[in-house]
Amino acid sequence: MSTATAAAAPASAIYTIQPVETGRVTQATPHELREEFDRAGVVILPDFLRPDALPPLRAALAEHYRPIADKAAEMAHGRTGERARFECDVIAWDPVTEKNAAFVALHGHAALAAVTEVLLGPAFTAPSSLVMFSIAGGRGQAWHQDCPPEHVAAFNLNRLFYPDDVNADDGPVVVVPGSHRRGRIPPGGHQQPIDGEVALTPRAGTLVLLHGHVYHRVMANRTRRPRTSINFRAYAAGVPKDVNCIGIYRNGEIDFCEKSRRHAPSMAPR
Ligand SMILES: O=C(O)CCC(=O)C(=O)O
Repeated sequence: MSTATAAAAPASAIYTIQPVETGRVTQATPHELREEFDRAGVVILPDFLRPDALPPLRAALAEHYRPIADKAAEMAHGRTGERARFECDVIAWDPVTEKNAAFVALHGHAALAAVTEVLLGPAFTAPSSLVMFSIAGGRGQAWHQDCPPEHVAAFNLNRLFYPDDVNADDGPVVVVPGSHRRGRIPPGGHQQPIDGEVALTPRAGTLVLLHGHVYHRVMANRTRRPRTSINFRAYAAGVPKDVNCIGIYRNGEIDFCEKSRRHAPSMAPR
């Protein structure tokens, strides 16, 4: 497990952010950034990555996706189609655990650690990575919360990088600002609009910091290429990574850890 140890942001640091509702670029101190996150559950930092940071990431993503492109739908839905009803046409990849150099470098980005500390405090952990390929022509990702909202302090922080511009056809990421304080997402359609939602189309190099209890979805990818986000989920000290075992959807829950629990030594038949 890797724990971020980079220096904290000085109180004098200034962040360029886009408040989610207006998108109007503004400057924020660490304290203001934290207030904005507490209020909305989402903070957008445009141009967080310099343009020259992007080509190595794009190359690694293309290399990973090329050999799996033909079996994308099967991979997204599970071998027996067991996940199809959740309408998440995505393929996940953890390049940091695989020690992919481009992603290991990004994961260790000092400014990323500093802004994370502003939101989660010191000694947060960021044990792995989650690249999400929304498959070409797929339905994106249904409305969900990354973990059960009943335990208010037990949440993941999504640190989402976009290696390419996300345009309307690629699948905007849609969020409901403030919904991290509203409890469980109400039942309803997977892509049915929710009052107060905002559709985001981040430009390449943007960092979106998203509280795991915020209601969010990714719209359909209507293009012929995968749409990609790079997520380095982080956890405040004392919050285990397995808060993300149970994902909350409008028509049920998915246990993402079921298989690993079944194979864990403590679960072996006696
Ligand atoms: O790909 C995105 O824009 C959002 C990813 C997402 O929904 C998630 O990581 O839970």
